[in-house]
Amino acid sequence: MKKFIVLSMALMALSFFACKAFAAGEGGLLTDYSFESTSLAVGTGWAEQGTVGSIATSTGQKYSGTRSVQFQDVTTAYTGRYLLSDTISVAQSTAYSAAVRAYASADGTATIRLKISWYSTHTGTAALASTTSTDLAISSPGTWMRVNFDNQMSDPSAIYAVLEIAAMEPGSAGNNVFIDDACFIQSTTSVDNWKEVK
Ligand SMILES: [Ca+2]
Repeated sequence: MKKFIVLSMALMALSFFACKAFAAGEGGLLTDYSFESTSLAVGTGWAEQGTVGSIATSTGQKYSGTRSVQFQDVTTAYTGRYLLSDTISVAQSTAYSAAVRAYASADGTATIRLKISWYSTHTGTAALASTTSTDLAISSPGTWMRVNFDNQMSDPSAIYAVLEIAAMEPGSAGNNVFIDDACFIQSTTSVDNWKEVK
């Protein structure tokens, strides 16, 4: 009987976390939508790219939970500071929408760029295609802003996607850019409709 109770409790816990992982409104298909992991290595939700050591998890600013991720002193190029999501399973020729919350510390010139790359096999091979947003302005320093990248059609052969989040500024204002509450969902419409959990 005791074994049965323990097994039941384990199954309940598993189903709870399974729901949490895929519940609409909590980042959609992303592994760690709220950047709560203390690791930025491949397979932990998000992987640091660009200048090594210039992106770190932060408790200094956050939109929800206890952490965000900080792009320290962003450069004049998106290649200096960017994150790649874990591999996301997607359907072929299907529309997806992405969004993140962004915060700039210094002035209103920092921008975010979101990019979705489509793959026919797991990452490690070249992308089939990719789609890149315009420069999404973080125009109000000291305020969390939502930036959206909506209605992006997956490649006809796509099985996987990777979401890239990059930040830059045109000058040397010394912006630290923070990112929290990312979302990636199968949708043709804006993720403004996505119910946030704070
Ligand atoms: Ca968070």
